[in-house]
Amino acid sequence: MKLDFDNLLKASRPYEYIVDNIGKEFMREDLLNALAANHSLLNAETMDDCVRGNVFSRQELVDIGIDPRFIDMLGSKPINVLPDVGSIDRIGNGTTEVYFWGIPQSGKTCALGSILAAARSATIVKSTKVLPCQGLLYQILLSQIFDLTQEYCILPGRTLVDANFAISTIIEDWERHKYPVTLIDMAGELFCAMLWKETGQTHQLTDNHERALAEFEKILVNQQSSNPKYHFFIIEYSEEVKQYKGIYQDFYLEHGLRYLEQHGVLRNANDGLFILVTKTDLMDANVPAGMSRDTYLINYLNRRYPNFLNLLRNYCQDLGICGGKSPEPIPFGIGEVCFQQYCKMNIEPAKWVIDMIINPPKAKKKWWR
Ligand SMILES: Nc1nc2c(ncn2[C@@H]2O[C@H](COP(=O)(O)OP(=O)(O)OP(=O)(O)O)[C@@H](O)[C@H]2O)c(=O)[nH]1
Ligand SMILES: [Mg+2]
Repeated sequence: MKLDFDNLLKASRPYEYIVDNIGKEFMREDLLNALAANHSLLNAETMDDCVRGNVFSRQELVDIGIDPRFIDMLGSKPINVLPDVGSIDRIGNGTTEVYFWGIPQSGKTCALGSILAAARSATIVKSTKVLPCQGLLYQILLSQIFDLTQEYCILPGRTLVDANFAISTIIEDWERHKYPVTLIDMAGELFCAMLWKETGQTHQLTDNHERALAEFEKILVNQQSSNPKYHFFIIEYSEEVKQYKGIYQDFYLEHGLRYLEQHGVLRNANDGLFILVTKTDLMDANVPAGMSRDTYLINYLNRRYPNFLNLLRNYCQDLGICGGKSPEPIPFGIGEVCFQQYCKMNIEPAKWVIDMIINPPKAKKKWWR
């Protein structure tokens, strides 16, 4: 009998669902095999209940390849919780604004945490100084989560729909050039609001969505600064065809992109348009022997995100941005993620992103073939 992933993954109380259905809908071995293939199939809370309730032993999890340190972390609560209230008033001039766009849970906040950690690690840049800014507390707490003195961390939770944070820094490279950069983290739920607005389903919008849209328009439309703006579109790699509230990710991204274009956001993007594919640690096991990672990634994106990619290609051509060509996707990950909440950090991909932010043409030559 095969494990019915859908019912289990949709269950509001997955542990109870497992206890009620084990030996009926699926066998214990099926679940162990599925966990062996995807260590983040179930979240830490469910896994903790499963170990405590003797659904699996610690040793069985070690035997399927789960790092024992992750198993020891079960039951631990996040020490640092990110602020859930944040509003950006305006972004001052003299900085490069870097936006991360993507649907909920696509990995934007984790990517930002990893990028800030890499910027502090001083192996790629000489120094990074965070300036007094609206997102200072957010930055401090995010840094304490992605603390490179510890190998492992507990990942932050969701960014609330109307919570936006802007972190202003000065990055100095080894040649002593200084790059003032403002990194902006917005909730992915904003993309849902854009979809509903764009498709005329305004009854779906809550007050929080309206506030989030108003803040977007304030920063990027009405009080738009003259700063250069870089936009990272975050696409999540996933084995399943991912949905959010029953709608495919491709659809959100396509309509979010259309909304951004209609508000003039893409027109001055020039060099600063990137596609970052997050969670590519989950991809490696699926790349067929003899195929390059790059080819696999491009095939995957064309299969799962055709509408977004076509629209982006058209905009690049029509608006003459990115030299008229769609940017090539960049694989990204924050390390090895287990039980959805624990991570063994790896900042190598984040270092590439910093290089792209401070030196896009050079970085393109190096990594974009
Ligand atoms: N396997 C893997 N999982 C990741 C990675 N990055 C993030 N995740 C998972 O994705 C979840 C969501 O990541 P976030 O960074 O909070 O997502 P977000 O895009 O900020 O989500 P919202 O704030 O809701 O818009 C995390 O809790 C992890 O479980 C990665 O590199 N690899
Ligand atoms: Mg977030």
